[in-house]
Parts: sequence; structure tokens; C-alpha cells
Amino acid sequence: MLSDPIAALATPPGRSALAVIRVSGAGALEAAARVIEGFRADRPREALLATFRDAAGEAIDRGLYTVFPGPASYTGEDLVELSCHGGLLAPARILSALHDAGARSAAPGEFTRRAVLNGKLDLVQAEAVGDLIDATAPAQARAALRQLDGGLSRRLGELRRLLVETEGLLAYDIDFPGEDDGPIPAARIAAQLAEVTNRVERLLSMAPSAERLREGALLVLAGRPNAGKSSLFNSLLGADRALVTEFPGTTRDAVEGHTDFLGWPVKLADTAGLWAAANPIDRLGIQVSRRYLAAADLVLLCVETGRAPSTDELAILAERPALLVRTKADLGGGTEGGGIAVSSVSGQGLAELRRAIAERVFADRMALADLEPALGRARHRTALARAGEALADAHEQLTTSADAVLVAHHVREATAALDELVGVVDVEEVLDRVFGSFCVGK
Ligand SMILES: Nc1nc2c(ncn2[C@@H]2O[C@H](COP(=O)(O)OP(=O)(O)OP(=O)(O)O)[C@@H](O)[C@H]2O)c(=O)[nH]1
Ligand SMILES: [Mg+2]
Repeated sequence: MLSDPIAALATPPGRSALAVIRVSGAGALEAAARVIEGFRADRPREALLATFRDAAGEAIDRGLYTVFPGPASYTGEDLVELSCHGGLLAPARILSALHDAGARSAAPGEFTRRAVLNGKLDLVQAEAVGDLIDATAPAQARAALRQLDGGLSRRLGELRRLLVETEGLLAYDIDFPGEDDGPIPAARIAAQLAEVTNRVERLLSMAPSAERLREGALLVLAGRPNAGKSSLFNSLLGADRALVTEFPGTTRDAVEGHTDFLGWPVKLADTAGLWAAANPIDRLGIQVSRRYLAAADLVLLCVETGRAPSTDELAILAERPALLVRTKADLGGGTEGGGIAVSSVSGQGLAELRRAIAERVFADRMALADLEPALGRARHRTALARAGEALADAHEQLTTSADAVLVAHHVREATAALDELVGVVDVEEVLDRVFGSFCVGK
């Protein structure tokens, strides 16, 4: 395992009051000692004031440094954090002094990767570090923090324990088939398999809303031309992002915007109005609208007040996850056919609409009060689905052949899928995928 000293900026580059630089690895203390005047490794976890100097001995900056001797550090290795003045020059010069002193530049996510390899974090916790950094809505940050705390890891650990226990029962059956007590009753193994399968299915059933939480729910504004979609899009975002005119067919390309409703992350997409267009450009826009409709977590079907929804519009409401929104409520038209009445002019109904959307899209997350750990990534879902399939195979073997060796084989497959998920097995390829998207100082 590589543990050569690495160094990187842990804060964003650019103009700032402070910047933090990390050095980690075997030899990190020596490298730091060459840059930090009067370096002391004997006062760990204490912020000490010092002058930082380059290889020629010229003073670069004066700042604080903290020594975290391994294994009680973020990476599990010897680690030093230097906090210096921000801006472009001082941090860059300190980094280059550290390079001269023997520390190479860290690759993206390399600090966290080492934390995983040294058993400080498991893989799903490491991903939570990334999620916490990328969170834009409070609910996302809460979920990431819970995952970092180990909520999901514990849940997966319990599953794994049950699987290993089942394997144990099967092994007993294989090793001592002729025991006086007789083999372990198949019913007991079947019950245990059913229990694990239940838990896997429960976690899988919550995956879509967890992924929605991580990525933001896709809300697609759809409806006839001039229904007020773009106006509503702008009002919900609180910014004039899409063009609004009194001419039908204003929007052609879909426009996306991110925001959160009551702390829950959403991606809004404004689309071209749906109608039987003759113009080829309009028709292309409508094709885009249809693709968005198909991908939406929730369609916000905009129908003006004072006009009852048409058959086509009723069909969208029936066939898709959709919410009926009655636009232009300030004009005083009725809301025959129901829906939430809103006005982009007066602001009427917008708060109610935001709440209704958040409750509809994140209902199960809210019901759990965020307490359930979430499988927020496609990687989690595929690994767990594989465990589920292996368990189904194990069950099938048990009921058809009752051959303990074959059943045990499938149970082990399920365990292996969980191991890959939390990173128990050192699968370099999985690590590359997970850490490829990290920032350099993490
Ligand atoms: N009185 C009133 N007028 C509105 C409201 N929302 C939109 N309008 C008007 O309705 C017209 C169409 O609005 P848009 O938001 O462009 O409608 P759209 O659905 O995006 O239209 P297309 O992009 O052409 O499909 C504009 O003249 C808006 O000023 C509203 O809440 N109240
Ligand atoms: Mg529009």
C-alpha cells in the first residue's frame, strides 16, 4: 500500500483570509519539519505558531500548524495541517516548499482513500464525506452526516452478520451431516434467509427516494403553450431564468434550475408547451418536453384557472406522477377540476405548492424523519440488488435441492456483494470509481 508523503490544499484556491494545507504519510513529519521553523512533533493536536520557509530559507508566511500522529488522524497516517494566509501566493509557495521537502501532490480524494485503506472510514462513509461537501440543501447534509456517522454502515454490518451466521449454520450442516442432533433444520435456515431478504428489500425500496435526495428531485413544468410555465419556473426559483412573453411557444429548449423547497433539494425543468405544432423547431422542442416528462420524478401540469383540464391533460395526470397546478389565479378564473391555485404575479399559492411538492416527492424520507440510513447512490443499489439476487438463488436451492454446499455458495455471493459495498474487500477498481470525483485536498 502506498503511504509516501502527499500534500495538498484542503481549502478552495483563490482569495481568502486563510488556507489549509495537509501533509500525510510516512515521512510527512520530516517534510513538514523542513518547511516549519522550530517544528515540534512532541505536541500533537495542538495549534502551534511558526514561520514557514522555502528550501532557500526565505520566510513565506507565519501561521499555525497542528500535528496528528498516526493512527489517530484523518488518514490514519502521520498528518500535519498547516493553516496559512489565503490568496494565490502563500499557499502555492508553501505547497511547493513541501514538494521540495519530499511530499508529492495528492491525487483527488487521496487523503480519504488512505483513510479507507487504513480502516478509519468504510467506503460508504467516505462517499458521505463527498456528499457532505457537495450538499446544497439541508436535508442532503443531514443524510450525508448520518451516513458519515456510520448509520448505513451499521445497517449493512448487521445484514452481513446475519449472512455469516447463516453460512455458519450451513457449514455445520456440511461438516457434521451425521450428527446425532441431525442437521440444522432447513426451516431454520429458510427463516434466516427470509429475514435477510426482507431487510435487503426494505433498503432497496427506500433507494429511489434516497437517490432523489442526493441528486435533487426532477420536477418538470409541463402544459399548453402560454399556460404560465416559465413564469412559475422563475417564481419558484426566485430568479428570472426563463423567457416569458405573451406569445405562445416562447420556450423551446428546456431550461433547468436548482433550488430547495423547505430544505429538500429539487431540480426544476421548464419545457416547451405541448401542442400540435406545425413548425419543425416547435416540434423539436415538444420532443424534448416529452423526454423530460418521461424522466420526471413529478410533473407539474400547468392548466390556467378558468379552463377545465383537457382529455390529454387528464391523461398525463392519470399516467404519470403528476400534480395539477392552476396558474394565473390572480385573474379570478375558477378551478374546476381541482389542483393548487397559484399566481406568479401575486405570489398566491406558491408556498402551498412548494410544501405540496416536497411532501409528495420526499414523503417516505419525511415519514422516517431522516432516521433511516439511505442508499443514495446507484453503486449502492446495484450492489444490494446483487445481494438480493444471490439470496433468491440461495432460497431457490434450499427449496429445490436442499444441498447445503450450493446454498452456502449463494449466501457467500450475497456477503461478497455487501463487502464490495462497504469496501471490506480491497477492490482497487471500486476505490478508483469512488474517489475519482473527489477534490484534491480531501
Ligand atoms: N395575470 C397573470 N399572467 C401570467 C401569470 N403567469 C404567466 N402570465 C402571463 O402569461 C403569458 C405566458 O406566460 P409564460 O410564463 O411565458 O407561459 P409559458 O407556459 O411558459 O408559455 P410557452 O413557453 O409559450 O409555452 C405571459 O404574458 C405572462 O405574463 C400569472 O400568474 N398571472
Ligand atoms: Mg415558457
